[in-house]
Amino acid sequence: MYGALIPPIYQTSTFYFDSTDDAVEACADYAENFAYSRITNPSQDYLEQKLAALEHGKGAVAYASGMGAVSGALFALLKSGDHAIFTKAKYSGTEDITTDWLPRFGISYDTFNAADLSQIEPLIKPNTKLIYIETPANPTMVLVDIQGVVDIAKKHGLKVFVDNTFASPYNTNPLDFGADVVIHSLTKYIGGHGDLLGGAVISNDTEFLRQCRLGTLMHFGSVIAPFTAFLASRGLKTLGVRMRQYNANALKIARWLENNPKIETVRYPMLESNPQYEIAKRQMRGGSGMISFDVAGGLEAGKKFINSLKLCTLAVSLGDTETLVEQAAAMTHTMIPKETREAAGITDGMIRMSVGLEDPDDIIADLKQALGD
Ligand code: LCS
Repeated sequence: MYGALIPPIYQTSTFYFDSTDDAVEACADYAENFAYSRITNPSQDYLEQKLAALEHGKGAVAYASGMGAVSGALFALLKSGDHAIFTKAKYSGTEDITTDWLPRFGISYDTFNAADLSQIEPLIKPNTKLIYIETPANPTMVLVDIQGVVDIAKKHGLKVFVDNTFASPYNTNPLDFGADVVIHSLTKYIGGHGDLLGGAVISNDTEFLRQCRLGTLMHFGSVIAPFTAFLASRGLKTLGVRMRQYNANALKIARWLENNPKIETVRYPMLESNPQYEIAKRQMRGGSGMISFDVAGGLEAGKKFINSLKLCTLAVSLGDTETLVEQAAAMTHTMIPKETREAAGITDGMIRMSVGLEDPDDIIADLKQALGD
C-alpha cells in the first residue's frame, strides 16, 4: 500500500479476523489461508511461488532447513511397511535419515550405485514406493540419469524424489524429466550468501504438497521464519548471474586441476573426460560450482594441501560467494561408517570444493601455491 518495490517481511505469528465467520472460513483450510505462521505466512508464500516457477512445478512448501525438506518429503509419502530405494552417494544427513530413522518407523530401504541404473529393478519389491536420488551427489559428484530413473519408476508405479541442491534450478529442472518431487537445501545456491538455513519441496502433485504442509510442516514444525524466507527470496534474484559465474569458474578450475600431475582424480560434470559427460549434457545446462578431487598422496597430502590454502576457506556447506574447501570423509560425511563411505565412492582423502565468485585465476593461484608448484 506504500508502493514498496520489495515485499515486506510479514513478521507475525498469527493473523486476525474481522468476524467469527471469517475465522471459521480461514481455519477450515489452513493450507490455503493465512491463519497461523506455522503453516502459511505471506513471506513464505512469496518464496514458495518463486521456487515453484523456477522448478516448473505447480507448488512448493518451504521448510526451516534442507533436512526439514528431506525428512518432510519422506515422511509425507512413506508409512510403516513401505520400502524405498536410495542412491548410495548422498548427503550424510539424508544417509542418517535412511539408515537410522526410516527403520524406526517400520520403513525399509535398499541402495544402488548411482552410476548403474541396472541395479534398481532387482531391488523393487511389492511394497516399494519411492526411488530417491541426489544429482550431482554430495560429495562424489556422481550423476544420476534422471530420465533413466523416471522410466524405471513409471514402469513400476513408483515416485521419484530428486535432491537438486548441487545443480540448482538454474542448471537442472528434474520435474521436466518426469520426476515427482524436487528437494532443495535453500542454505546453498538459492540463499547464496551463507547467511541462512532453509529448505523446500517442489512438485506438480498438489495433493502431495498438502500432505507436506498439513502433515510434516504443520505438525513436525520445521517452519521457515519470515525473515529467512525474505533472505531466500532475495537470493533468488541473483541466482542466474551467480550460477553463470559458478559454472564458468568451476569449469576453468576443474580443467586446471585435471592437467595438474599432483592431482589424481577430478570429478566435475562438464569435463569431457567425465565418464558421465553425456548424462551431464542431457540434464544440466552447466556443471555448477562443485568439484571433488584427490591430491596425489591421499589423506595426509590432502590435509597438507588444505592447510596451505590462503584464499580458499576450510568449511563445510557450499554455494556461498566465498570458495569453501573440505575433506568430506573427515567433515561432512564423518558420521557415515567407513565401509558405507567407500561403497559410495568417498575416499578418505577426497577434497570437495565449492567454487566461489572470486576471480578464477586468484583461486587457481591459491591452489597452485598450496600444491607447492
Ligand atoms: N541435501 C544436500 C544435497 C545437502 O548437501 C545438504 C546439506 C542438505 C540436503 C541439507 O541441507 P541443510 O539442512 O543443511 O540446509 N549439505 C551440507 C554440506 O555439504 N555441508 O554442510 C551441510
